[in-house]
Amino acid sequence: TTVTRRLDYAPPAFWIDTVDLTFDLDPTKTRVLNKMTLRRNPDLAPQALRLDGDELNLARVLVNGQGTSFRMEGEQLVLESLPEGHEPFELEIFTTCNPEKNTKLMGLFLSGGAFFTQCEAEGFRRITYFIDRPDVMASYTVTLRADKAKYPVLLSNGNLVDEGELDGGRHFAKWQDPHKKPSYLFALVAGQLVAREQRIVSRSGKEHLLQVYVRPGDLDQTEHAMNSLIHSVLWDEARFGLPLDLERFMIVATSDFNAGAMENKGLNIFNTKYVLAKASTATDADFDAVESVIGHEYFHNWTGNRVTCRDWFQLSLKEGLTVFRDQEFSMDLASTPSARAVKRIENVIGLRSAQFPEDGGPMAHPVRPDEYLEIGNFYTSTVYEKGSEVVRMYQTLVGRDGFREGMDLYFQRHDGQAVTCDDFAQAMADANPASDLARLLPQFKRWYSQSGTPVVKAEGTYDPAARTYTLKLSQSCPPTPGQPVKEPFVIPVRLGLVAEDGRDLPLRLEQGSFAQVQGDPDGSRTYVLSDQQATLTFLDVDSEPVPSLMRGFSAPVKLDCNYTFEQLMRLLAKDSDPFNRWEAAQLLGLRTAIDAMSTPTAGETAAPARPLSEAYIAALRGVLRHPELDAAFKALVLSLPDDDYIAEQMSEVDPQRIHAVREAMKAQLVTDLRDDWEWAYDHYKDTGAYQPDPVSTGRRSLAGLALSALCQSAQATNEAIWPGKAYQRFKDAGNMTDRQNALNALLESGHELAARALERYYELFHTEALALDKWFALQVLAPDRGGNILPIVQKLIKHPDFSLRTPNRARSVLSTYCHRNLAGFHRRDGAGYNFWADRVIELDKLNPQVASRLARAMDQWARLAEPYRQAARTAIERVAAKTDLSNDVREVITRTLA
Ligand code: B3K
Ligand code: ZN
Repeated sequence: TTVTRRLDYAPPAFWIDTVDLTFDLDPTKTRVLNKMTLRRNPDLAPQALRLDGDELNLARVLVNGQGTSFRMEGEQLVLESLPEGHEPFELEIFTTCNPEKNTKLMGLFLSGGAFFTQCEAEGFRRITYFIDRPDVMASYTVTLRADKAKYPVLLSNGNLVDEGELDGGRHFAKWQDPHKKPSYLFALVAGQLVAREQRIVSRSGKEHLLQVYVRPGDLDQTEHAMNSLIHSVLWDEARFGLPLDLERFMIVATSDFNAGAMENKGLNIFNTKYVLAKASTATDADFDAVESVIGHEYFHNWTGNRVTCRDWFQLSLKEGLTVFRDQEFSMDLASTPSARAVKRIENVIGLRSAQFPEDGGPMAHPVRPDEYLEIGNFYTSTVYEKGSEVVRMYQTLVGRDGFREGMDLYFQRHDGQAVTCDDFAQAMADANPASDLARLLPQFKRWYSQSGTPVVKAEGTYDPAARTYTLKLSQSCPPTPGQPVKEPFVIPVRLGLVAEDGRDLPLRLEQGSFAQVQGDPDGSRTYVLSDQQATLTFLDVDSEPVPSLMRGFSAPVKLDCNYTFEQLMRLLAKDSDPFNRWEAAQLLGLRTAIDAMSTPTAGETAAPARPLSEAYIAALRGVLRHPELDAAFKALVLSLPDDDYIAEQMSEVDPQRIHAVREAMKAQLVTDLRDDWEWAYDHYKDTGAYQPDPVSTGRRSLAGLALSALCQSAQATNEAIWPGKAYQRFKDAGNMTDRQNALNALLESGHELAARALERYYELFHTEALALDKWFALQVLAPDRGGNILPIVQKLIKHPDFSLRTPNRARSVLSTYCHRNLAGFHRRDGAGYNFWADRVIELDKLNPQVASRLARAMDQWARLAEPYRQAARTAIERVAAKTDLSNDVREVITRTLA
């Protein structure tokens, strides 16, 4: 258990050319025969061969068919006496493992009586001894043998080359992967499964078989996944010229999975949550998530599999790029500009709620980390979502066509290789030699090495006599663990100047220039801020403008602009950039919350009665009733910043106070707009036969928000009509989105009908795992009323349907409570923290990856006000005192206390 450092990278001492695996699958004792051809790395001096292993039972080792001496160093198998010279030799290793005992869900494990694997990042070593690192790429042949009745379907990567019967009711299947791959992309599946199948012909005229495998009975929930897969194949060909390189592409769903899904070559394994979708049990958000995760894993086939990572520090090379690609995919499918903007806003909300706090907390790390104890801890929103923003900035700097050329060059140079983030950056710059990117490349790459969220400060002055507008921009970045001082970043600032009537004013600079990029919308230009500060003087400005900055969220930074209330109101009402219209509403909401927080009140959970200004309420009414704006966009603007985002703005966090203030804001919003909410509900509530398209999704989302508001305002006035209507809608709903929104409206308003609805929900859905997860989560997510959530959580974990062993179920209660209910979790008595400590310790024994995610719920403890801070510290120290923690949890806890 030692720290691995990026700068210690050394190439492997041996290459593995071929791997021939034979599995005799058995739940308690699976036999694995691994025959490899290896050769010494000719570039290095002769060394011992070290093979990684983890919880394996070793039975036999043969070199070129002969017994050989070997020793164990920890979990590594070390062979010293190997043939000299550079000729290939054969190594045969026979081991067994116990899938039934594998509660970590890494390596070979059982789920619902079927076998599955998860190898990324370091799970292959739990299947056989291997040089388990991504720069060792080999050709795989895999033979699976198992009982035919129990495991009729036998799958692995690539093409099925043979199958047949064996004695004793057993059978076999032999698979060959035509592509070389690193071990983390290996997969096998065996069990009782059925498939939805579709043959497609790609642009090049090649035929492919697409399959989505699920448990019998779930086939009716695979249509959306299949459609998403087909769209993914077509999109990657159309947008990036990247075809499907396999005859057969399989997706298999399992209900026990640590992650969302896994891009194993030709055999993606998915959490059921991101495959199964039918109107009666999946929400619009679920349908969207299926589409984007199917896209994401499919796009990995090129960005990750054809070109992979040299080492795990380069993880964002494939993850940041592939998140960028899946976000672009969803935006392209959304088709209208407004629907694209909605997707963009949703992605930014995600980034701000997870990545910004991460970057400001004890686990802050660069997009390309420098060290880790457990690589599993670095599948983070920094590597994924901030990594995706970094890729997006390349596109912003070189334009959409330039980006495509960079991608082409990247594949031309590196297809079949294991490379680094530098290789990607270099391809982008070399394909666009005249760009700002090429000019500033070494500086641009600070996005990979410096952690922390930069702040861009902006100050504008208008000179009516000279008709000039001067904008001073400066950048800074707060210190983060191990990085006290930062150098300036390259920050693309997409901007416009908004006149009083909403028009974009002409953008003529006195000196200096904008980036020469294609793709800026009319009225917007991109200024590349690379110095610590810059002054832009705009000429021929007829009237005092409001600067609209970081349009479309052009860089992952925090903007600090001293807007007046009136300026924000102008942006909210009129900015041509929909992102910044929404942003203006968020800023107004945040400001209100922060002002209210500093207004003295009686008692810490009391809040000013009417914190929102009349003008702001009127502006929100204007948006809600707007004849042209899309419902989805309206719903986003009408949603107040959540507790966590408000907390993120505070230097000292008082969770109960934040919650009280936000509840007061919400109460005013529902009361003051009561008639408008009623209009909106009536106007948007009917969406006809269920379709998960952006327009109907937006309508349902706004109708749901309206129903919640109406129930809450009814609760305040003790009026029974709206809760009754919500209950009726809950009962009659033709889809899960409307049903869940109605249930949620009752839960949020705290109406007694919520209990009846929950009972009924349970009766309807207790046999459907994914719908039951929601039943657990919704109860935990309800607003805390006088500390009532923790007792609910304690009751739920005793429920017969609750299980710590199924990650989805464990997360539906534990992560929802500790990560998503600020006021429910952060109690003055510290009972939430105690609960957290107990569950982290308990879960760590079963599944360290899931436990260490839960451990992250305390990331922000040092910013808490008293008495929270001390109570949090005590709970964290209690976990730290355990001597038998996994590396996963140990690393998180150590950093948290550092
Ligand atoms: N590459 C996988 C991540 C697996 C997580 C391992 N701890 C899923 C994805 O990003 O596509
Ligand atoms: Zn990924």
